[in-house]
Amino acid sequence: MSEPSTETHALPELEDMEPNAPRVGIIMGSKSDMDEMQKAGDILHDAGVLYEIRVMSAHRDPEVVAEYCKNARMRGLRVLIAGAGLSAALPGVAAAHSDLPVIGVPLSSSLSAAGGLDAILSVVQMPPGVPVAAVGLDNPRNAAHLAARIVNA
Ligand code: RP5
Repeated sequence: MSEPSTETHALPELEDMEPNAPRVGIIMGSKSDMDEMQKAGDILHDAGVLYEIRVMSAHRDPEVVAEYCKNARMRGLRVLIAGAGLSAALPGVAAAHSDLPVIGVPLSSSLSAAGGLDAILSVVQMPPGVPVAAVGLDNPRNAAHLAARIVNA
């Protein structure tokens, strides 16, 4: 009887993947989130993790979000970071359309009814089976550190 193999194999699709394909997708609900969310990109850049960064709103561009998240794995992405404020649906919608790990970043907004608590609850209170890992309010840096750890795990 042969010994069980202890060799590990890269997933077939990874072997064919463009070496310069981004591994982390950073998405956010509004252009107004960009300055804050770019901080995640800067951390990933410093960590040598390739990323892409896009604006797409779960409420204003639902089809774009669905398409992006459904294609994310096939395009080589391994983690999604999603930032949004107010009724912050984007991280949850991303997790609904992709089986990649999704890290949600609740963002504060001048329109918040509760100093950002609305976004925190929107990101955290996901139904069982649709997981979103949440970092603290306005803390995209931790999302990037976590994403880098997942990519390098
Ligand atoms: C959310 O509403 C966005 O993520 C942003 O944080 C907030 C305000 O969006 P804008 O009105 O600035 O586009 O959907």
